[in-house]
Amino acid sequence: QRIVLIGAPTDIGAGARGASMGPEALRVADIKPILESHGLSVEDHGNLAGPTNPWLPPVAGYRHLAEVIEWNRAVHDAMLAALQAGQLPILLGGDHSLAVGSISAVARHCRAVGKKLRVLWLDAHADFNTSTITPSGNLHGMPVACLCGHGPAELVSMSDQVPAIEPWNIYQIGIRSVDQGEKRFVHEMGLDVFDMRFIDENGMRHTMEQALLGLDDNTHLHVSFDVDFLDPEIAPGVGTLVPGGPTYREAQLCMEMIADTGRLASLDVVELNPALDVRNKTADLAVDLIESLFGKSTLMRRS
Ligand code: DIR
Ligand code: MN
Ligand code: MN
Ligand code: MN
Repeated sequence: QRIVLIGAPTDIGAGARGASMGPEALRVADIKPILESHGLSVEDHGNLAGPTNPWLPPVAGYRHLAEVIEWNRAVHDAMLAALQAGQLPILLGGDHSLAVGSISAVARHCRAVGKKLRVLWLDAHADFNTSTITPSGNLHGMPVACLCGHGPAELVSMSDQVPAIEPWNIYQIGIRSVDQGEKRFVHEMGLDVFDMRFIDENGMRHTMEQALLGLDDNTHLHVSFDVDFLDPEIAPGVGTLVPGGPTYREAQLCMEMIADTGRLASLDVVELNPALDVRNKTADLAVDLIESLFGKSTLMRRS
């Protein structure tokens, strides 16, 4: 299967500038040749274009809403085109607001071809804010709520139906920073959240067994990988550092167990912020983990 890289160089939904350089940092970290070294076929479709970041304060609970919508339309169309061509798209973000366009396209495609969708949301944050409960107005804190039907009309209705996905199709892993109003809303909507305490108490292996339970041949697995999922000690190049994330080994196991399912069909890599990184080490780490996500393992393993 052909992997396609789709760059979306914007920080339009974020609270810090710099995620716009994410796609290039991942290319500099050799994402394409490294995936190719495992026998995968990879085509780089270059970068999408969209509005520049005007860096304005929020209006009615949203910062840069019009620009976020425009970027998401571009992402939606590019992701959908790749999926329709039978390709496996990797969105190189860009901030996490772009997951609205990306997953709206994935959900639309799944309904068109009769596949079940499961989304794994790897993140320090639940990204489940709305305009009334957000402490920041930043749309990168709202994509999951938008996908579940709560948000501005243009984002909520980007897929072929509203909501784009049901809360029970999404499993969140690594969560350790949830705002007060957001916390109530996450519970109300019944999201499946494997937070850091769950991982501490049960281990990454058991966590992933739960998150991957019930996948079958007809499941499209989408991974939305917010790089701030990782512990800041190993991944400093992100805008919002939250201590106490998965270690290098835990993150590797998470990716390897996803790879073992053989169901990965689309991926977002978002929130990488090279302006805050140290000699591109977070991009190198992200690529290292993506290798594992696509099946690189130390030795051949028997199931
Ligand atoms: C915070 C930070 N929950 C907000 N969110 C994110 O502004 O809504 N940081 N997603 O990466
Ligand atoms: Mn996020
Ligand atoms: Mn995050
Ligand atoms: Mn490497």
